Amino acid sequence: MKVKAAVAWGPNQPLSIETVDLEAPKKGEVLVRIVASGVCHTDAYTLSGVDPEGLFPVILGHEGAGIVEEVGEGVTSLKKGDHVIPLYTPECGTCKFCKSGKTNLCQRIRETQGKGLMPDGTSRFSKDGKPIFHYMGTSTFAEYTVCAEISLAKIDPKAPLDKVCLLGCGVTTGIGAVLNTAKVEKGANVAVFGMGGIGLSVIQGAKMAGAEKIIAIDINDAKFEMAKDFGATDFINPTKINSVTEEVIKLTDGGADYSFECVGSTKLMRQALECCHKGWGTSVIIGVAAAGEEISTRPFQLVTGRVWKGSAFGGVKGRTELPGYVDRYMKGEIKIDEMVTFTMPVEQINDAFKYMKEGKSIRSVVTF
Ligand code: NAD
Ligand code: AHE
Ligand code: ZN
Ligand code: ZN
Repeated sequence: MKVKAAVAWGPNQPLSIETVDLEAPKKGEVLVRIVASGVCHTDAYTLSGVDPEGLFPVILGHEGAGIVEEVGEGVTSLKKGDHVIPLYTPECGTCKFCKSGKTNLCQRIRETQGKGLMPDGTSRFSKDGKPIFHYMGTSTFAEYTVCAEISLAKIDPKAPLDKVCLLGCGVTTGIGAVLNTAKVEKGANVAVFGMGGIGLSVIQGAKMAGAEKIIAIDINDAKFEMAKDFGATDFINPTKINSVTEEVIKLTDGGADYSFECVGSTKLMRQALECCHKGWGTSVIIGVAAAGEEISTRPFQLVTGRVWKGSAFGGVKGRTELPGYVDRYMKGEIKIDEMVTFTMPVEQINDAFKYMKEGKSIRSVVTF
């Protein structure tokens, strides 16, 4: 079929709205009509050309929501009309990772997904006979996409897709990092670096966990108003002080119990670790840093009890746990609407990237 999609032909080029060819879903695959998709910083990261797995031409997008249009052979858990959120972290339930109970990082299709291909090693998208790569197993910047059955979470059909699409990445990543990865407890002191969609969701998660002091850190003062609304109690703009690390230690009587890096800067990752409390402080890396970058600290920081961790998709197992996040949003327990700064037709998707870079949006949502 012919579908409208925003194609990234090469690194750092504006996305181009094209009519591309999409093949029918094969065995174990599902055709989804994408209704809406958020634009996450990771899309900009890959578009910039610094992602070691970045391939072009590609249809980016991994924060979408849509409706099942057709199922391929052997698909049993989904049917036409089901409302779904595509998962860049699938859940097969049977691989070593899924069975371990220790991680959400299902590896069933990770290899082909990282190569921009469907599990059979081919692409469903093409233009003039030339293949276009998939992205993160989701490619939500297209009005129709094909995903593996294991990469789709079935959700409440009453949920507004132009809002719950943010549960496909940003909101879930932040809340999950707090509740699943760090396991923040009531009364804890938390420091959060970066107040984009991820950092604000960490703030929201910290509030849900009953954290006492929630320190929001950003170089853009404009982000603090929403951080406060989401539960932040203290604010640091690193451009206005000498040392963020010292400031956090001062505010928390010795260091944060938990810190979260939500920017993707290795310099901030070090600060986030070193502002943690001696003996137990845990720092969670969420931000994605470019190919070739490395983190460093004195090993003494770890010897003296600080813990360095990382989190992908908030440690959330998408097929079993994401529908519950949607339900919590529907009950008013998770805020999403406030994070949608702009909703725009996909034709304006390059503006969404511009607003993100300029710090003018938390999330832009494109619709089809
Ligand atoms: P965003 O661009 O919306 O927000 C980034 C924020 O960081 C902005 O508010 C910006 O002002 C702030 N910032 C920039 N430099 C700073 C500095 N030196 N000190 C303090 N704040 C600074 O991005 P986002 O969509 O929230 O994503 C954040 C990061 O998380 C990205 O690296 C993204 O790739 C990554 N990410 C990771 C996962 C995961 O599963 N691990 C999921 C989603 C996003
Ligand atoms: N291809 C990138 C990987 C970047 C990365 O870490 N991605 C996160 C999700 S970011 C969503 O906004 C993730 O889930 N990682 C686990 C995985 O298996 O990719 C790179 O830098 O190589
Ligand atoms: Zn993302
Ligand atoms: Zn698995």
